[in-house]
Amino acid sequence: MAFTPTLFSKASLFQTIHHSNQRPSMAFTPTLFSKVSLFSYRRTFCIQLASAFHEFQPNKKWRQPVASVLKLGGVKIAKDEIVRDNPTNNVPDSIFSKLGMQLHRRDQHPLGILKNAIYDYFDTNYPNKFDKFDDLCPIVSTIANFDDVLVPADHVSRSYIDSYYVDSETVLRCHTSAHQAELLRGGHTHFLVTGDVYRRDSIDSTHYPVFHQMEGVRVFTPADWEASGTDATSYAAEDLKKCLEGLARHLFGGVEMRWIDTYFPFTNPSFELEIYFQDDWLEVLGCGVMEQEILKRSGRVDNVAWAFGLGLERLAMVLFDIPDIRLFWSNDERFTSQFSKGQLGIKFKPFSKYPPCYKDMSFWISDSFTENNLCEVVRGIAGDLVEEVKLIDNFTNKKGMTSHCYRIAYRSMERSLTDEEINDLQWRVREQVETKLLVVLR
Ligand code: FA5
Ligand code: MG
Repeated sequence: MAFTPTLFSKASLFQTIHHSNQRPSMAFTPTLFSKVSLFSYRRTFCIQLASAFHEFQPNKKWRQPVASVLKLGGVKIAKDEIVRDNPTNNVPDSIFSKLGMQLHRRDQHPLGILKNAIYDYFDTNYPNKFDKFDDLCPIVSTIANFDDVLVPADHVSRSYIDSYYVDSETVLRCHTSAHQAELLRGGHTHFLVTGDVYRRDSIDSTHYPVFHQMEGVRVFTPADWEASGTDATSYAAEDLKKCLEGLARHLFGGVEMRWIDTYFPFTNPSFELEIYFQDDWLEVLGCGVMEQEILKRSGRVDNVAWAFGLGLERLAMVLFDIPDIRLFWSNDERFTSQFSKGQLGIKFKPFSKYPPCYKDMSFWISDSFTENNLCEVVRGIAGDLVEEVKLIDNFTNKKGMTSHCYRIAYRSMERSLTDEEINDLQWRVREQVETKLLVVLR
């Protein structure tokens, strides 16, 4: 497995399989609900979320309590159906508040503009070929999210540390690949799926717990590759790279990019595309030739297929020069007014030059400590005022106790923060880190 880690391309969910026996730190008990009720419950949500539309509330601040009911296209979803005080549920208020926002369906939003530009590329190069889906329900079964795409039982992405569980059999999808098998079974052979995806992840300018992906799948029949003189897999891999390089040229014109060999449970061979951005290589997509087993299970034994998953925020950051991933969620007119429908060439002009404020925090960790849990606590308190959480010191003493020092950068994209406000945030972070993560502050 050739994997070149860069500053931005951290080993993400699907690159590394951890074979350790490490289990989720959060207590895990089987659900009390029967399968039947779970399925009907999931289906209800899908209908409701299909017409989801959250209105932006310009003055809504992170400190305000989250509404207890989501009104989506006139249908109500109670918060306590998604955020539950139950060990099989780890969805916080901050994530619930993003459900149904569907930034990718707003034509004036950078993500909507990008989605439409990608649609244009496929419509031009493959007229009437690709079926498009952009409002499939983000609440999916663990079967769809993991099993159907061959994610092994012990894969780290299944853990409560990395994914958001509504209950033990239902997650907020962590990738749009969750829809691959279902659409193949439905007879689709060329499709694009755009949607919001959810992951417990680190905090910095290119990672956010809710982001957007576009999945692409193309199925070939023997007639496609037989005339080419190459084998089916090489044919599909070559076609995939040509398609994505063409897309990159369509979006960016000239841009420095490179292919990296990688690993995904659902493709072989697997690749990532990186683009040079802000003085470093930024991973923008994962892709590969679909594992034969997935095609076989959908009744397509004689076919091969390629698949890709684009990170829409990452591409939009490069395309529009957007320096921080939090900006996509900004309601500030100084952000939103800079973009208009169909306009690809716009470069974002930053309006905030407010300096970051750094706070360090050192503690002795416990066995169950994970950085993702720490980030979840910090986000729960500081919301989008936290810009980065970074491990700056790490040592183990003679008694075998391990100390971590994290530097938290607080910065608003929209206004200056007062010392009082930051101190208050930092105190609450310290308090919750100690009580929730069972660490001992130093
Ligand atoms: C996947 O999610 C695979 N499902 C992609 C795929 C599809 C591979 C089909 C093969 C076939 P990965 O975890 O690397 O892979 O995420 C894909 C892209 O999402 C990344 O390249 C990156 O651009 C983006 N991404 C990942 N994590 C985050 C995050 N926390 N914030 C913003 N973007 C992210
Ligand atoms: Mg990746």
